[in-house]
Amino acid sequence: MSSIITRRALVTGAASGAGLLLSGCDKLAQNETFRKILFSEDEAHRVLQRAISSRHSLAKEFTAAEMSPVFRANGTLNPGTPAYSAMAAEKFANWKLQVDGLVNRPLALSLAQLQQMPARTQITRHDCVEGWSAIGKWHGPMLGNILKAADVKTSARYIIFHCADLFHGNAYYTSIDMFDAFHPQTILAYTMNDAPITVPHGAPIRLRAERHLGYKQAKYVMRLQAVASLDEVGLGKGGYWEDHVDYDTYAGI
Ligand SMILES: Nc1nc2c(c(=O)[nH]1)N[C@H]1C(S)=C(S)[C@@H](COP(=O)(O)O)O[C@H]1N2
Ligand SMILES: [Mo]
Repeated sequence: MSSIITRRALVTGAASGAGLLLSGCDKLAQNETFRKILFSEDEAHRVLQRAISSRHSLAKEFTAAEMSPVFRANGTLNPGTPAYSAMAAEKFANWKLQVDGLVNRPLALSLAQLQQMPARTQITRHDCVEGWSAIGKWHGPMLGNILKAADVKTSARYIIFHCADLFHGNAYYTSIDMFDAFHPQTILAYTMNDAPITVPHGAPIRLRAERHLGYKQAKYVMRLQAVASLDEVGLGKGGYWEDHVDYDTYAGI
C-alpha cells in the first residue's frame, strides 16, 4: 500500500495524529521516538543497551514452502465472554484497540484503521514451551508505528497487552520492553496464513513478537498500556504465565 493511500485513509479516518502512522516500516530504528527512548542520557540505561544489543537481531524468517500444514491452537480457544462473543458476531466491526497509559495521545483504533496502516508480512516459527512448534505467516502493522502515533512517553519502559480472555479465572496479559516493542518483527497481526485470524488463533488481532516464545504471543489483544514498571499490572511479573507459573519474562529465542 502506498503511503499516499495510507495518508488519505488515515486522515479521513478518526485516528487523531494519524500522520504519525506514516513512517516507513523497517526504517523505524532511525525514528525520533525510538532514539529518544533507546539513547537517553542516562548512563545506567546505556549500559543496559550494550548488554542486550544482540536482541536487535532478527528472528529467522522462512519461505512459503516451509509453512506448517497444521498450526495448532493452544491456551484459550475462544474467550467466550458475552462482550467478546457479541464483537465476534459483528466480525469485530465495533471492536477498538485502546492505546493508553504513558502516551501523550491515547488512541482507540478500529480494525479498519489498523488495516490501513503500512503492514509487515513475516513467516516465522512459533515455539511453545509445552513442546511443539509451527511455522506460520503473519501480517499486520508494526507495533512501533502504533506507539509513535500514540506519542509514547520516554518514561515508558514496557508495553502491556491486555487480552479479552480469562485463563483459569485470571485475565490473560503479557508484556514486552521498549526494545522489543520497536523491534521490526513485532507486529499486531490481523491475518494468519493470508486469512483473517480465526477465533482460536486470537481474532481480531494478536501480537507477534518473534524473538519470544509462544506464551508471549498474546491473542485477543484489546488494550495496549505503556507503563514505567511491571509492578503496576497483575502480580507484577509481566504476564499471566510469569505471575502464575515460573516462566521468565525474557526467555528470548
Ligand atoms: N490471550 C491469550 N493469548 C495467548 C494464550 C492464551 O491462552 N490467551 N496462550 C499462549 C500460548 S501458551 C501459546 S503457545 C500461543 C498459542 O497460539 P495459537 O493458539 O495461535 O497456537 O498463544 C499464546 N497467547
Ligand atoms: Mo505456549
